[in-house]
Amino acid sequence: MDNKQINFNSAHFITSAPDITQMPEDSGIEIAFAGRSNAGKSSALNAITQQKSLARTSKTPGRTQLINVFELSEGKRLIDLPGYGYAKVPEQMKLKWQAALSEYLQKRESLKGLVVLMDIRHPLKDIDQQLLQWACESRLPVLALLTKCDKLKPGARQSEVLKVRQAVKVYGGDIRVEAFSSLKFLGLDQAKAILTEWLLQDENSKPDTNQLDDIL
Ligand SMILES: Nc1nc2c(ncn2[C@@H]2O[C@H](COP(=O)(O)OP(=O)(O)O)[C@@H](O)[C@H]2O)c(=O)[nH]1
Ligand SMILES: [Mg+2]
Repeated sequence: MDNKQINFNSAHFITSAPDITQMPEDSGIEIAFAGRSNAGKSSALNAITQQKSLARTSKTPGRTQLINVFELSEGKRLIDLPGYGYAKVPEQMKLKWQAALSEYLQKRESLKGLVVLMDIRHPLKDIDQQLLQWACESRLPVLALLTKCDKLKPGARQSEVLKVRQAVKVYGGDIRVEAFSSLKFLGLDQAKAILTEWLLQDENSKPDTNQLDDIL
């Protein structure tokens, strides 16, 4: 695997879309970052692209309600998806952006890989599990990043990674699990290597999509 072929630093903001109709043309390869609000999606995007404020990070959960599109080069994009599962927002708002998220995941042809971010201290919540199951059923490869791993000592960190690797076997899909810290830049090389693999694949391989409406 050769990381040099993808220049993650070249990521630049394209648009914030409320739904897929307002996204760039659905061609090329897209990798989406999904996870509960506050899981560390925006921070991970910033760490991977080595840009301090490419994706806005926030200490207030539930603020990233739009589909944020970043381009690495023509036809290669990284997507910061709306966070899911945050309870303290009005129901109406929650329904609206979760519909946008579900539609994106089901309909976007250029989606070739899903990064699922989960806080290493409480991974595999119901909604995370449902997303992992759906991705596997849709034959979409997944990179599960166990975020904020700087919060655990190396031993506990490793045992959590092994536990999650074991647990996700039940889905029978292509799920890779790595510890990650945006703060300490841990797990960055592994994450970039996997993203590179996805970004350089044949653009015509398309996963199947299943109904996700009942999940999110
Ligand atoms: N200790 C630690 N905190 C982090 C890390 N990544 C994110 N955070 C913090 O977690 C909060 C949510 O991060 P953010 O990236 O905005 O999450 P998002 O809602 O998933 O986009 C912020 O206060 C971040 O500073 C990490 O690797 N280590
Ligand atoms: Mg965010």
